[in-house]
Amino acid sequence: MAIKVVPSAFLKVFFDIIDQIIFLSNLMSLVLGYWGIRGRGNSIKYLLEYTGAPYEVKTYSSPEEWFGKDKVAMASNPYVNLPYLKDGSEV
Ligand SMILES: N[C@@H](CCC(=O)N[C@@H](CS)C(=O)NCC(=O)O)C(=O)O
Repeated sequence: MAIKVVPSAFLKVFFDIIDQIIFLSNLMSLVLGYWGIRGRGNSIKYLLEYTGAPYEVKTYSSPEEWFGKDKVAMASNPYVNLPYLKDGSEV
């Protein structure tokens, strides 16, 4: 059986691409969570816009959605509140 040798230049390009994907997926994972009002969330939105950081907004429209679901799911941070900023798995 012939053993094929993968050129190290190919492996370097391959792992560089993987690094880029991980880096970009971390950038994409910023989530600002807040009620559907400006309130305390808007100044954070201004900062995110100013820095150019890619982010998504998670808007809560019912107390059940926040208190009954997501707050419980994010309980690894005992201080989690609205607004929150989620970066990957960190809140
Ligand atoms: N100490 C927090 C208080 C945040 C707070 O009171 N958030 C309100 C909206 S402005 C809320 O509804 N929090 C949801 C919760 O208590 O889980 C802060 O200043 O950021």
